Amino acid sequence: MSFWWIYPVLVTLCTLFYSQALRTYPSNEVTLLDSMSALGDLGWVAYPAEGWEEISVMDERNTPMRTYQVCNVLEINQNNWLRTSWIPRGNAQRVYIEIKFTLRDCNSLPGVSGTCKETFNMYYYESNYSNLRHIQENQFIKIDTIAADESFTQVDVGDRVMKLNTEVRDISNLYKKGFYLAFQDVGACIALVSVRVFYKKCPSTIRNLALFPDTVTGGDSALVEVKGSCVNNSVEFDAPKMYCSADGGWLVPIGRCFCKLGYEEKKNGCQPCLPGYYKALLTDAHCTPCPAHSFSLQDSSAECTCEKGFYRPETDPKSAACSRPPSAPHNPMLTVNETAVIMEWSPPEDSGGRKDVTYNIHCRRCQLEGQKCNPCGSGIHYIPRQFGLSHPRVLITDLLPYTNYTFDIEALNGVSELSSGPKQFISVNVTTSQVVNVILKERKSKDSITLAFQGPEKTKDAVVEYEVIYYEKNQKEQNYTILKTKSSFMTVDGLKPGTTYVFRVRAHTVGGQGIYGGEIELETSTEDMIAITDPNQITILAISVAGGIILLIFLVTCFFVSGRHCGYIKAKQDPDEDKMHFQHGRVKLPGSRTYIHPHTYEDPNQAVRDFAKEIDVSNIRIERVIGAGEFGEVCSGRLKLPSKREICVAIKSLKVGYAEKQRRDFLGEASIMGQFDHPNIIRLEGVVTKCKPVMIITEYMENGSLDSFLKKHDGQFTVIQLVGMLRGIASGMKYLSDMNYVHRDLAARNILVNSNLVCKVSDFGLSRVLEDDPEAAYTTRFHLSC
Ligand code: L90
Repeated sequence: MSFWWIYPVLVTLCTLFYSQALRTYPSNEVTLLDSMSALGDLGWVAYPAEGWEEISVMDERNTPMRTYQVCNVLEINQNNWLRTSWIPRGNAQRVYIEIKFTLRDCNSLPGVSGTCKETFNMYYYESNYSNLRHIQENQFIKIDTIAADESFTQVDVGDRVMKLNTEVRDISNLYKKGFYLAFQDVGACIALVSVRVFYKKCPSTIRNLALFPDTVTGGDSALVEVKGSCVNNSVEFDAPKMYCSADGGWLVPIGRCFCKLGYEEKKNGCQPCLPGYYKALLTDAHCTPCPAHSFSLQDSSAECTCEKGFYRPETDPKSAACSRPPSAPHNPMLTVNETAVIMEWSPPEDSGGRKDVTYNIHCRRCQLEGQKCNPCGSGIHYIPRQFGLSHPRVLITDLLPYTNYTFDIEALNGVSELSSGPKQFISVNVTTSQVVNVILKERKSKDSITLAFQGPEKTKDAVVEYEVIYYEKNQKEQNYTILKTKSSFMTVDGLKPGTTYVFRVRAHTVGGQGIYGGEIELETSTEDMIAITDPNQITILAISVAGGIILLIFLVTCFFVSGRHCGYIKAKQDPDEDKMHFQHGRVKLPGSRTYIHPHTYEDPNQAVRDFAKEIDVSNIRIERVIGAGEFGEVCSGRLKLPSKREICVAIKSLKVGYAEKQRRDFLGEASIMGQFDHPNIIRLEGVVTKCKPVMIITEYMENGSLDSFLKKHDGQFTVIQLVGMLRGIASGMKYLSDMNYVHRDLAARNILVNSNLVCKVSDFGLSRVLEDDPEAAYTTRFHLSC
């Protein structure tokens, strides 16, 4: 058979396939045999000899290319076999055979009808050995009959078109070490240009930080399950696995690995976090910058270290900023009601960078006039609780009456216990009181009535003095008298015979004044007789008679010594007893009285003596200047009390070279202040008149005047605190009004504020001239915005 036609075809094919020889195959295909890339003789076996023929062609680079042809189309009963060399299968169970060939159309060949065929057959034979010499047809298993089909490449050969077919077949479930392929020609005109045998694999890959190795696909179409192994610096989270499909693709990734702490995922691997960064959770994808107030100096940090003085409790996530203990609470405000106290305060200015600020209350009981304190012990109740308060307020009940307590309000947060720093607290002092109900026991005569007092047992020692108000029944509006005594009985004399008087009594205690008890009506007898209603009254009577005589002598002496009879008399009935007659007083609530203006005194010095205590200048220690008044400097300092206890005081002095009127006006304020006794009116401690400079001494108000205090702490007070201050001022003003005193210059600058935020009305100077003061009386410019 002549192959005249085939040479031009092959030359063309060489050019065409040259590029194919350089072609790279898909990465998931592993080639076991490629006839195109064979450099030498393919060594295939053809039988019979006049059948398949190997023809080498040189390509452009002079590389020989092997092809096999057969074209015995004119002869009948053709059976030409071509067998490949032994092909080791490796791990493959399924292999693919890709053949490229041309097949002449029988119609294009003259005189071949009946003998010319247009198909050929492909076979395989599995064998563990590579040394098969001959072809034994019956050993081979047929793979398929191959015909020219539509999958071809057109090659122009002169005036004809050659079709280069590509066919792929596969063999599954191979189990021997290798196999042979064979091509059977039965009378066709074929040029077998290329035979490539390959198997498919799933190429090595990294998914979810797990490495999956190259995996040969399964023999049938089953999926191959493959376990992944975590890449360097990663740890298994959920066992990683995937399935390798028959066509070499990975399917269904399950489970995953995560970069270990201090490493982040980058380019399918795990890279260490840089200094200043950290990764504290496996599930975090990336390193993040250290949170506030923390740092990391080294690579691959799993957490950042807190700066000095900052802490991160175990309960906080590593991503939380480091924080520190809070500053102390401030602006404490107290509302004391006998043996209960409501304490409120402003939260710390520095919360330490946390939102979990709580408060603990620590209680100490202190001796009234000393510093010695002991723990309060049980019995006191804290509402809602004593420790771990989340709001800045607490109600404390069941305190002992007339007792000095110091409460430390401590601010804490989640890192307080990690810090070795000092506790952050403010201390507030509380003195409790209790209303004393006085039991009256009476002894009557024609012009006197003797009263005895007995407070409740536990308050007995705390009573400083008793105050009795009495008036003729139905005449309260015109005349009432107030008497005070430090003793537990009192004889009221100078009464009209056969007249009914109304008496009410209250006690003043170290904790403050109680309220008046109920009205008791007692009638003097028409003639001297003694009505004893109680066995104790015999004693009382005896004492009273003696006391009455002494009192009478004393009163008469005073009358003649003073040589005057003012509208107001503060006369000593016995060393312990004061008496005040309000001849024209307007009747107010029980316990209220009208203040006496010093100008109503003939001698204003007497008013000073009556209402202000003279202080020995040696008991005063001036510490610093805190302001300037109209008459001279204002200083703060310390005053030693007769009990030797020292208290802080403010001292206003009258500058030297004053005129007599100035001195009078200066001290006039003291004689007004000395008549007031109210928690919201600045308390006069006394005066120094016996040496110069003349001074007025008051309690010390730590926070100075309200106007500057509010400006300084603008926006820092709670509504409750502001309203508390307003209530205090209103209460002080009401008291003044009840005392018939018109202040005429209520302004924030005239309100002084103490350390517990208690506001007190001040400035009772006589020299105020309404016209001169634009902010004077009746124009209330005192505003608190809440
Ligand atoms: O306690 C004070 N704390 C204080 N205080 C007490 C008086 N004054 C004088 C104010 C008039 C100019 C005073 N200033 C105080 N500052 C600044 C402070 O921080 C005072 C008053 C007030 N009204 N009537 C008084 C009679 C005497 C004095 C010492």
